[in-house]
Amino acid sequence: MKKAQFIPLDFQELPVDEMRQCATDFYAQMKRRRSVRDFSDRSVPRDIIETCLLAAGTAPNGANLQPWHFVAVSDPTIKRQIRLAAEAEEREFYARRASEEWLEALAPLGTDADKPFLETAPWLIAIFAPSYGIGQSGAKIKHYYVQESVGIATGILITALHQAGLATLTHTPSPMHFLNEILERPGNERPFLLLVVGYPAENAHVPTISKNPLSQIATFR
Ligand code: IYR
Repeated sequence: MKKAQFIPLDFQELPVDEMRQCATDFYAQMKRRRSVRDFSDRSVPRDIIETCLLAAGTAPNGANLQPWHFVAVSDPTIKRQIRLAAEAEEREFYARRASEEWLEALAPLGTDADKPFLETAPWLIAIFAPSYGIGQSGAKIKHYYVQESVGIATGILITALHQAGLATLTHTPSPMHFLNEILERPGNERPFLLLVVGYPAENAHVPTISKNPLSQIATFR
């Protein structure tokens, strides 16, 4: 069994006023994040995507086994394959699979089965959640809290991309098995979601929706 080893924590305490200002500024910045569906085809340098992925990889996670894999796609041929496969699933979803209740919940977003942004945007990041890892000897390594871990990493990735000045869309065509085939990922990796990344189109519009107030999302005891 590997023994725990410790190093001093690298912690920077802020004076309370500065802390308050940081929290306020961060909220103001995050409030401006919107799920974007109108993307520009302008390119985004790969190193920026890499740095945001490194930020995502800092996420707290189960036993530090880091149960995630990110496939960053800029190849137009692969993006086209993903678009075609996603639209096929989405057509089924909107025409048959989705319940009336689900379609009603989606109505304010104005979404449909057409996903041109999957080709227009310069980057698609497919996020996979491996239910187990493979050790050096080829043995399976059990992963813990996979959904929680990959969810937190994805949140950090979206935040990193947003604060770098990029627009994103969390896209969840359902089911997403086609991502394993197109991106050649093994069967133990569950596709978690597809993040669309780039600049918004010049005349990008977003639906008029709002976020719930603090009194609704939190309780203090
Ligand atoms: N995957 C479909 C439907 C969809 C579902 C939810 I929940 C959303 O928040 C948005 C869309 C689509 O991408 O259109």
